[in-house]
Amino acid sequence: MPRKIILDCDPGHDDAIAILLAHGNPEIELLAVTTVVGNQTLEKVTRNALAVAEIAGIVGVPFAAGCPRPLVRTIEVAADIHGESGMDGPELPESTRELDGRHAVDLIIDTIMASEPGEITLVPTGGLTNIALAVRKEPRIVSRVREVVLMGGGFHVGNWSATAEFNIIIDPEAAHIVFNEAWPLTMVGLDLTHQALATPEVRARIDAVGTAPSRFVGELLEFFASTYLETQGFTHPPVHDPCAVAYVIDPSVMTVRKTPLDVELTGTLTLGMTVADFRSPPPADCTTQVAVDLDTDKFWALIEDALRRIGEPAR
Ligand SMILES: [Ca+2]
Repeated sequence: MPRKIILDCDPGHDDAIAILLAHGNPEIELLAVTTVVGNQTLEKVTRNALAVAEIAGIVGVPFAAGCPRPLVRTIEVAADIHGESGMDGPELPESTRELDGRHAVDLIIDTIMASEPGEITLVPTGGLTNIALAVRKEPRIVSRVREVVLMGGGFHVGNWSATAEFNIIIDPEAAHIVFNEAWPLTMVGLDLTHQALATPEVRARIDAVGTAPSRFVGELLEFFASTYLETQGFTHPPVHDPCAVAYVIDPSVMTVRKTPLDVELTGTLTLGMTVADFRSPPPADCTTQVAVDLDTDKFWALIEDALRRIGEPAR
């Protein structure tokens, strides 16, 4: 039985690859793609999500737009990493696909409530605004989802500040809500995703697939590599978001450690820091864990395999 997921994202170069991995892997059934402001404005990331659907030939999956700004803060987009479009590099097709008429928050709630308890995994790869609002609007979703596997945070490093990661710091209040609910939550943070580096060998493997979607990924990675080198000094860019999808496909792709987690809301230097408490064995009721070590060969093999399966889609 494939794992049913809702992907809540802000495409975003690595979000696009996460969508392709979810679509191309037979162990995943993509029930919905929802968008949230983050890497770029809501309008831009939503257009980008539809462009990915166009490139990959995704049909029959509802796409819905969500929140145009964080719960409390004003948005700070990541144009220096993702460019003006939010997905600079490849030429993006205009999509004729229609968005689902519902707000993303309602699509998330409806999809979870219409499914069996324990059936759906939430995979957020952007800020947590939509997920936090969905929880507040319909608290019963907490006990109905199987688990939350999110890309965000880190237990040792930040990227948007010394201690905070982008997805968390853009809407720390939303992250606080999501991290403090009683659902099983896996934080696939920077400690893990900084191991998912698109090296020249990796990019050559992707290029060798030789299809329009693989060329699209190649062009995304080319742009991503240039901005990560310029702005953050990375020799090879870390491809964050598909790591969360990969964990849902095959948990053996990474090691995890159970630990209490919380989000800092009042720090002057540490706003948006995800705080893991490793001091002693986790309490019996601990529902949170962090991703630690990535099996990079297995991870990139999943990406390559998904692109091969997608092949050359008919639009
Ligand atoms: Ca993202």
